Amino acid sequence: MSEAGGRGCGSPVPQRAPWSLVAATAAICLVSATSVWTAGAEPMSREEKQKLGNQVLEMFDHAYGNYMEHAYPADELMPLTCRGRVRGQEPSRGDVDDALGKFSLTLIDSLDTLVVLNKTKEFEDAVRKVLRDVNLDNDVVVSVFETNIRVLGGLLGGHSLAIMLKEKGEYMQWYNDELLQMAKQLGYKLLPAFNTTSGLPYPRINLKFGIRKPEARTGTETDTCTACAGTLILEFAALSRFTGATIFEEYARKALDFLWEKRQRSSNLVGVTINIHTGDWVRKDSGVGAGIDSYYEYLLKAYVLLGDDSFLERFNTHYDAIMRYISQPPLLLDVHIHKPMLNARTWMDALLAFFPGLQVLKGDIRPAIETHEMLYQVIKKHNFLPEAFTTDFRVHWAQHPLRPEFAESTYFLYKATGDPYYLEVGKTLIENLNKYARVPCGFAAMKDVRTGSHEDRMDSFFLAEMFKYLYLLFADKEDIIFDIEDYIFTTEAHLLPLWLSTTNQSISKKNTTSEYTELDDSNFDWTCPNTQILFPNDPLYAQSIREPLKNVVDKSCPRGIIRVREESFRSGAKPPLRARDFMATNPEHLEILKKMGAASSIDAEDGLRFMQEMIELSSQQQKEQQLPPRAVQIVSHPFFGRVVLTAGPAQFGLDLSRHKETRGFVASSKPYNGCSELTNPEAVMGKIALIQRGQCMFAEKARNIQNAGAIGGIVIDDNEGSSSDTAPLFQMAGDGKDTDDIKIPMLFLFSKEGSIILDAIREYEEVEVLLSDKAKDRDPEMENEEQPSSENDSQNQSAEQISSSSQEVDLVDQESSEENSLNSHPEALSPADMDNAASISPSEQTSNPTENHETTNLNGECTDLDNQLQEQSETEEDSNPNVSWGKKVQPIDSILADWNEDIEAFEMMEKDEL
Ligand code: DMJ
Repeated sequence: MSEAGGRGCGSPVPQRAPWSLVAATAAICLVSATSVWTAGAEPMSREEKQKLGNQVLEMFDHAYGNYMEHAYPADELMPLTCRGRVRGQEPSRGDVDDALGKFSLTLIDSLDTLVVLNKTKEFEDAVRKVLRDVNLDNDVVVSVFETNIRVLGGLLGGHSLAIMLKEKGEYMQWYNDELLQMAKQLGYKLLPAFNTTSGLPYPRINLKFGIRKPEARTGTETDTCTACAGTLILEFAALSRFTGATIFEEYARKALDFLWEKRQRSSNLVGVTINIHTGDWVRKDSGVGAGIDSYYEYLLKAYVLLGDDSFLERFNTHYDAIMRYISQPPLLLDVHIHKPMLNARTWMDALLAFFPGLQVLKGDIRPAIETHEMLYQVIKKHNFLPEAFTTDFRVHWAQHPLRPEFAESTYFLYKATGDPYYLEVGKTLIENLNKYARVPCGFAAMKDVRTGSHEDRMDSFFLAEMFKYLYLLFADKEDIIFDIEDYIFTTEAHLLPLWLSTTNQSISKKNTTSEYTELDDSNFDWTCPNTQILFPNDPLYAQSIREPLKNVVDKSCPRGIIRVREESFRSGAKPPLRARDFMATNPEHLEILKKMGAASSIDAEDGLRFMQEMIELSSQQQKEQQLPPRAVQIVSHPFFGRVVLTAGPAQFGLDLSRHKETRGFVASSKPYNGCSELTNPEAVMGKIALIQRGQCMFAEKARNIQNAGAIGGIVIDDNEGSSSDTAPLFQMAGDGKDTDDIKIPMLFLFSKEGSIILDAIREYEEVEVLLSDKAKDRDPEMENEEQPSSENDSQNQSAEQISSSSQEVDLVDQESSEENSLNSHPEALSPADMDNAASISPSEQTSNPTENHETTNLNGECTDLDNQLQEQSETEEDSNPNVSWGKKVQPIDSILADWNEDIEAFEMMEKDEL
């Protein structure tokens, strides 16, 4: 480990050497670790690393090549239907679409990845295309945050590497700062968003009309997320320093200053959402994931890039608070900003996976290793990190849009520790991407990590970030044509040169304040820590931290969402009343309930826990009344199981979660609605019948195709153009009578998903599908016939092109499905059926292969870790002066008011999208 890490560590120095040195030092600390590795996980040979690096290159070619061939100039590729996603031409996906500004988003986001991956020629071509084709003046309302990190960041990253290449003298000799000019043009387009009294930007802006003009169709929003307002400084400051136009850095600083002012003063935490006019916190929950994540990231990185001490000081202040309240290693759990000892959620979101990487940059390696290890175990369980998972590691939100955060942290941890374990982690990520997300026309997001089904979506950040981090993980210095340590990664992994710290510094000087002198030195880690202290000459250091956690996910117990005090229970007193045991008819229970909050702090805490458990229980019960989604996997040539459609289950017929999957060729029934005896029984005999929705009950259709000899049925929605992108998936209800006679499995597909199968029949005649609860591994023999290479893939485009729909499907609560179905279809879930659904027996519920199987894992032993964590929280709580909320006896009214507030916050969070 290099001693260089010790430079500047120690006492704070108000004026320091050039910032580039500080930043470079941080990089040196991290990189030098790789050379000292002597023991632990098996080292990976240079050949193996090169092989994996080449695999990453091939995968990038597959993603980028298909985007350029089938989607460009559209913003994104739709990898299942093999076409471009053009905003307005696809069903709206809500906020997610705000990243799309008709500015060839994926191309811009990929620019600097091309250089990192040593594809200089392609970079040169790509830059020419951007200059020739991209229009930044479209009449589209876009997210200020996304446009900043992806487009402004992409242009600046492209510019940074273009000038680097030009200086080298071979490529980009014609380049004359054109990308920078575009970046400046875009910067000016974003500025009107900052026209608020607070200086916090509006969340959205119309690229052509700004905010105020009537044509703008935006500007009425009152709230924004903290990350949205606090993730501008790197790009805006870089733009100012590259161009000399100070206004950008000034605006970004003003927004950051305002957020800092508004931090909750006793906890030093910030909420998730803030009112841009009043500065009031709209959502008072606080974590390190969705909604806040990159605000923290940018404080630390702004210090590195700009060398402004106030950013480091703010970061350190927040970091202390995070480690005190949010970090419960290996977990990171959201809390309330006013009551930071009170957890605000029972689950964590996937975006927080970046945090271990940030902790590495901060130099706090131990918790980084712990959280990363926990995340890796969740990944091993589901192949990908679900968008959200509970504290006992069950899936909470099942999607995975190919997010790069975990790869990012893996890269930084490898750089910091040199432990080849992290190379193996990277190898697993590569394998899973190829095995489960790769489709003939790119890589498809996972709609549901439990079923393995896909979504017709490949976000631009997949190219901007995932391939960079994976490639760099396996690359040696000589594999990259420039020195990566001269740059800092933005949150979208765009590269900004560290020399900007010494260029056009006028703004930082102007804004220097004395406000921070009140804080003491203990809050002032000036530079990266000494790596000798981080790894006390022990090459097994990282492994020794991971070891106690190796079964944390499989063996965990369900954790309450409140840190609990159990002393009285342990000392023989009656155990507290738990929500799951509560009976409103039990007078003793009512008595206990009344007491909660009135007698002692312990009762008060029991009361809070009880309420939160109630909320949790009721949301879990709601979920348990739903059947999980099923998968329709096309297994015949040329799909070979690569395309997986999420399907709605039926409340009758063969339960695919309890029986082996059903595999067969498909055939359309006649009549297509399946509402009378089939006239083509010979065609459907022994096959899976396709039937159109409508005209009669689902159960009637099932009986008719079963009588004709079908082995299964797929009902396709008759509402043309319907798509799981826009409609919630539901379960097919019975007909109110006994449906035990229906023995075959029945699944439902929306029209756009169904048309993928119908188009396949038109193209290939023989189409075989697999109906199951979870996509099965692809047939390896068939896979081998089709070597994954971009050339092969482009030759095989016909297969991809026949697909014509997207697969976003969600199982929703039965009320909404009832509403949906009852409108036009007699076979839809009726109120009587709702009762049936609610009466699904516990045994059926626990036979669910997804959520409930996981739950069975959780019964039984608590890990030592869990106990330790509890004990640790108890100690924290006891010793923490900020926890008076739980210590003093509060009147029941005030506790109820608090509960209400918490419940409201909780419900709001439940509604939130990432
Ligand atoms: C990226 O666009 C950025 O990393 C952002 O900060 C949040 N996460 C997405 C990818 O998951």
